Amino acid sequence: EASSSTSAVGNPNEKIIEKLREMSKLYLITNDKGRSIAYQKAIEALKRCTHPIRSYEEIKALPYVKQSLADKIWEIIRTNGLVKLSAFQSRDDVSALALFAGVWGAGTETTKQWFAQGFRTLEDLRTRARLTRTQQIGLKYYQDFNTRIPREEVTRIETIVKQTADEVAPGLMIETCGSYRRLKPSCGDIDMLMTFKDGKRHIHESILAPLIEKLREIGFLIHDLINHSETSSTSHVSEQLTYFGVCRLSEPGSLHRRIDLIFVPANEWACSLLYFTGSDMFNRSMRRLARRLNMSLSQHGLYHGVVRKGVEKINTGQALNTPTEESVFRYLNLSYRPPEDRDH
Ligand code: DCP
Ligand code: MG
Ligand code: MN
Repeated sequence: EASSSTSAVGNPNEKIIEKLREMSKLYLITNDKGRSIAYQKAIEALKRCTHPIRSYEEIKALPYVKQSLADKIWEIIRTNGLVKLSAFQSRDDVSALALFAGVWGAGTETTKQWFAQGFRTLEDLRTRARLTRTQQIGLKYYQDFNTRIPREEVTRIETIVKQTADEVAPGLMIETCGSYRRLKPSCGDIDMLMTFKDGKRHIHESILAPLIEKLREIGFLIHDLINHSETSSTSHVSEQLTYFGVCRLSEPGSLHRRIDLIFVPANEWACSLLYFTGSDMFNRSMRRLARRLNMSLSQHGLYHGVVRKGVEKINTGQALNTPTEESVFRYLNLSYRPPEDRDH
């Protein structure tokens, strides 16, 4: 299995990882990003550990694991449990927030509000909450959106989008990124990045609109969630256009799937590819590394000669020429890592 190096299944520390993963998820749901990330890092360190951890010294030797987290891992090893996790799970706000977090389009502010308004179940949301159109769709397809997409299904979805693009917008270069490109056996959604092969033509609504229209016409796209191309005339922040939608294969029994279509200018291709391939943890550490080198990395490009005062940029620097992902790694003095090695 391609992702065996990063999968917890069959990992000698699987039991520990499972508990830490649950902690990380619950911290995210309760809007404690810092702690959630700390647990993520410990999970990645444990995944790369090939022997079962048995002593406190071995825990302390793990990278990224600080005292309080080391104590928790030690507690799991000694007692097979974690008091903090059980306490978390028995809080009724946490279980409601965890349930509500599965509604696509609902952030932590929204889920907190719903809880404060007395809602506890999806039925409460359906009948009593004031929902945005996006949240209504997120709720309607709650089960589908929270069901992982087998890799083969993503491949079939990719084929449909590529074939349709060939008809209405020939010359597009299309790459499915995210967990799919990292060779995961299943994906949460489909992330497809597009640009023009020749690199000359400008990205514009006139390309995205006919493709989306055609995909709708053939019954593949079922709903639009957010379509930034609709509002892009008022926003000059970027030439990138993002479309969030819901798609479904025509075979009976197919589930509704979340699909992201992202159009980028050709000169942003490599940095976008890098960004949308992730993982988000990997992106975070790449950006941190760039900062240490007085550079700045985003989905739009890699800039050098950046001057910062604290977190504020005094000089945004100059864009480097980044024709490939490899070139970005080189500028950062890193050896290249293929997508399947980018989970941390
Ligand atoms: N991304 C990021 N930071 C975020 C969200 C996304 O860096 N806050 C980047 C990295 C992700 C990529 O975008 O890998 C795609 O986002 P997804 O949420 O679709 O994540 P994945 O495709 O990695 O996982 P999943 O299988 O859950 O879709
Ligand atoms: Mg994804
Ligand atoms: Mn996505």
